[in-house]
Amino acid sequence: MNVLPYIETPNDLKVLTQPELSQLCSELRTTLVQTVSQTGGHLAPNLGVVELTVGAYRALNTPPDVMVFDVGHQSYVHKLLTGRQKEFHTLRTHGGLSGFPKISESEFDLYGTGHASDSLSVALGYVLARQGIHGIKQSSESFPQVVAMIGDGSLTGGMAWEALNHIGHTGANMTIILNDNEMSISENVGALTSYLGRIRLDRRYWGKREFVQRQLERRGGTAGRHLLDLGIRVRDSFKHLVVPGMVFEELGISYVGPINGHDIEQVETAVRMAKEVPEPIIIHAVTQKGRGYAPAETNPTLFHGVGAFDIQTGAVHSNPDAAPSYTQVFGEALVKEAEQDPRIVAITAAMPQGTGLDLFCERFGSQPGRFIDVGIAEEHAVGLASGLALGGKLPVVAIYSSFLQRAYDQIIGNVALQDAHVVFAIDRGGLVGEDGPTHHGVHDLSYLRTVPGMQILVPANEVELVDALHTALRLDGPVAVRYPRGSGRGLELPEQPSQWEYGKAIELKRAADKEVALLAVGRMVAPAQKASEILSEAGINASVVNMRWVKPLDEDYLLNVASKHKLIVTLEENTIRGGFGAGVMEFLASAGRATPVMQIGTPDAFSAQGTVNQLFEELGLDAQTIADKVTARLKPDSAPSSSSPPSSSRA
Ligand SMILES: Cc1ncc(C[n+]2csc(CCOP(=O)(O)OP(=O)(O)O)c2C)c(N)n1
Ligand SMILES: [Mg+2]
Repeated sequence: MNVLPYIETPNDLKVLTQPELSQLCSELRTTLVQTVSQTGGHLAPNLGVVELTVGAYRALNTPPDVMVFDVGHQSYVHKLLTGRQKEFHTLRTHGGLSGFPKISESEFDLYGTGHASDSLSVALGYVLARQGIHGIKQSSESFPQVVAMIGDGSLTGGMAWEALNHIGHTGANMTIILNDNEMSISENVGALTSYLGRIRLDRRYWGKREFVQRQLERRGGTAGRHLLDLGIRVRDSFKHLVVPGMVFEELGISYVGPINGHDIEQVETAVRMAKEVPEPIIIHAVTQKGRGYAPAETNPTLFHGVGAFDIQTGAVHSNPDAAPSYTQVFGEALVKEAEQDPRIVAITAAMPQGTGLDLFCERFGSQPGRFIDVGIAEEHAVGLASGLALGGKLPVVAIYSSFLQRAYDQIIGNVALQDAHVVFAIDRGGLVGEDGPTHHGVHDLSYLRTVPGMQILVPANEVELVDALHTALRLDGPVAVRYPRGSGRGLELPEQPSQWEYGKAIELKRAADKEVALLAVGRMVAPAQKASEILSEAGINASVVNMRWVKPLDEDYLLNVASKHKLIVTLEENTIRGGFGAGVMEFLASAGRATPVMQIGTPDAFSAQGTVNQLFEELGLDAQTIADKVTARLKPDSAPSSSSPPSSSRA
């Protein structure tokens, strides 16, 4: 008989026997593998936290106790234990369960996540809100427990350390589970990683840990003054004996561990104990990423976030006809550029594979200082790039659009204000698909456009990406090259890249009677071209322009277009607020031109998850809807009445 179907809330875990618990874990793993083999998703991180999640929930009373997941990519087990088994097959699909915790999805999802290193801040906020600044030193019997689960990769992020600093200061009654699998998406990096590695490796500590744990267990369970004493005594008396975790201890956070994160009993005991000690505790749990599914154990990086795959072989389904991705084209192009220019330094924030910089690492990794992985530390990556640039290097910082949001202050203050020549390679610009609203890169054109001196190049295909990168490396000051997730258009790449003319748009089609001009950037150029064909069948002549530069805009050309067309349509895979279209409107208004502008882009709302095609249709970014919107505007009587979905356009 299966156990999992009987688990409706985490409290149901408490009645299970040891054999039932192991069976449950194996059922959870089977469900994870089967579902993710169909939907794609974060498999290896979830396989690694099966016992950790079950053990923690056995020690908690949920609700009111709660768990906050860092990134939230490891929350599938939590979803399966909190009443979502029936919908689990819809994971990451349009209208289905999110691949991350989401407040609107379940009362058990305390917080909607997706970006790394924020769980400790959120958990502390929650603790202070619930317990009050003055209540936190009291027994946890009367206060619901908040447990934050954070990975060793996410602990490399600055925000996590800002929170630790504050948590130690407040002495808040909360528990942190450090899920240490020695991996970020790829191998984890940095001095902290070496530190955790030393703790893990030195077996002497494991024995001491058991001693400490026994002590705590024996005394735990008694509320009030005893516990308070215990909390203080534990820290003081064992400080010099229990060397592991001293970094945390010195910050005022009691350290327990390392424990075996695949031993439910150990996890449960540690969390229960932490619950009873009214001060911040960090439990260092060692786990194996991908545990229990051989292909994921062997290649946890591939199975970190994986597409649909064959369960037997572990082979990821791929379309043999698919063109190389923008990421790959960028990675190869940068290697070629760096062969020519030894000043080029490539920087990633824990995403060498995701950004294509793994190719750069393979080629130049042996040359000191040419490839730098800073960990999940986007702010530091950009600050570092600024110093490198001013010191004579030519840094290329490759970061996904949504994660670069973290580094906005550094872009302004450290790079632009210093006029440092830093090239931002912004991958995942636009809609990313199944990862949903936390990962859609639809704000960068807006947030970059307001930065003085920033130059923004938006290639429309992979050939243009190679040329845009080539151009960006030859400019001065801050430059961003922004391109989407996924395959290019299958174009043949030139032997030699060419340099774009500075700030110049490319006219792809000039309509004879100049009714409407479709001004597009990036991936929207293709649907703009197709829309112009649909429009011409409906008797509407549309000019089509690949604007290429969002900043500086080709102002001369815009003046020309405005004087010769009845309607201008701007098309971008970015929010209509403050992006490319807004820039066109601002310019035309300030130049005194009254030509109406219709903006097409993502709406001023968070867009859902789904395939990129589904989202394009839903948001009205596909060629047919673009054509329908233009027709409705120019020939209101002939337009189909039901053609316009929730509109992101306005004049
Ligand atoms: C700000 C930010 N940068 C990058 C990422 C991409 N990312 C998602 S998970 C992950 C690695 C997390 O490693 P860890 O916390 O150790 O969790 P594990 O997957 O090993 O369980 C990264 C880099 C992100 N989600 N947020
Ligand atoms: Mg990890």
